[in-house]
Amino acid sequence: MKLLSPLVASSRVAETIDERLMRCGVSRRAFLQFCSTLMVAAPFGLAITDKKTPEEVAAGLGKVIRPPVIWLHFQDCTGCTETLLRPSHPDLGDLILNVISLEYHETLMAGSGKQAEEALTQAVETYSGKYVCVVEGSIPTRDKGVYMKLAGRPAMNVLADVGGKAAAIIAIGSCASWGGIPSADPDPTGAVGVADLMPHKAIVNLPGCPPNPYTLLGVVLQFADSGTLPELDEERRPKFAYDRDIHEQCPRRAHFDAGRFVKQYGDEGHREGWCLYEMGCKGPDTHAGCSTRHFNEMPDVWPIGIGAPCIGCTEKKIAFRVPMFKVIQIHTRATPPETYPAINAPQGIISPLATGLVGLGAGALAGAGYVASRKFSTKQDDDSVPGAGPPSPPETPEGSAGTGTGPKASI
Ligand code: FSX
Ligand code: SF4
Ligand code: F3S
Repeated sequence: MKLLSPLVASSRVAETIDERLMRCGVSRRAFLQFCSTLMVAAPFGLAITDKKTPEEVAAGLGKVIRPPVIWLHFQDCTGCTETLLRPSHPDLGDLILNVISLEYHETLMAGSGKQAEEALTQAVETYSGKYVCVVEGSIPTRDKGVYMKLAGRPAMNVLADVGGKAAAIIAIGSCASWGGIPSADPDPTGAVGVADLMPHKAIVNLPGCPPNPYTLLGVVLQFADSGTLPELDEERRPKFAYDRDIHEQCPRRAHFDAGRFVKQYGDEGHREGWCLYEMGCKGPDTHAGCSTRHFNEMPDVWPIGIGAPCIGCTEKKIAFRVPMFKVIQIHTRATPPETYPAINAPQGIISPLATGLVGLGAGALAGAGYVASRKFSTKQDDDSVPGAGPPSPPETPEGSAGTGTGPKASI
């Protein structure tokens, strides 16, 4: 969707990404690596990477004028900034700061006090209507916003001013998207997200605590290239990064389907890498790309990869709202047994071949019977615990008794 004009060259942003990288001695290999990582983060739905090779992505991005970015910090832990600047290779962090033109960022800039205030004023004036405003952290609204001030002004006034003059706003992290941790009960500061205060502005939400940094870079670079923002869902999240849920592509999914659940931290199942559903994993209700796009470009660096359940940090109604260890109902899609072929043959004449296979099938039936017994509600508002019912000792396919509250065996 075409929203705004592409960024135009001004006296201070006339440098293309290629020119900048050459000037700073960044190798082509490093840039190609960056482009490949961007492609992994956004295989579909992002114009700058769609159906392209890394070389084509690099050639296209090289001609883009470095987008001016003004980064505001409100109520946050700075995790969003950390995730951007903590790739596994230090060169990559350096490269990221060369690809975008970070004009103002309180945590990273050398100046402070008056100097910093002047830098912000100058950046807003110079790039008025052309810059991307990245907001990290939630905005306190209670008691006229007195709980957070910058240079004597409430955060919400600073946002209205700086965000109002931006070409587009990117709310990075769950705090800026919808309040996040600061808005958790009892929410002492009346913390809200950017879109709550500026509903009519072009805003992209990138929830996550923190989110994947390549999602941010993808959105900023597409905007710099063509003046467009990627397609968004109803929560203003780019579909290319939030269209699937964690459970769909989780490496532990086979254990879920087979009924092998971790019952407590450190037990045999935990050490074996079994499913964390009974530990309160919110993966089945959480839209994010973590299960295929890990952090720091390192395999398995993401919550479930290190043995912790997903807390649903990208979901407004889950993270910091639903208790961390509460087992959720599965109601997003058909799960086994619905997705498995019928295990009972229709009544009729049984062929000799089928008769011969009965013995072979008996063992399989026992296993399938276990799976078929696991029923999940498909009602959206039904939050009853799956598998609850007459108390019967839950069993794993291996026959070991479990103690959790998740899907139960009843062979
Ligand atoms: Fe922290 Fe960002 Fe969480 Fe919030 O990420 S990682 S508390 S979403 O604003 O810095
Ligand atoms: Fe993975 Fe969680 Fe789903 Fe288990 S419940 S398969 S750990 S996302
Ligand atoms: Fe957040 Fe869950 Fe990913 S907690 S980081 S959405 S695995």
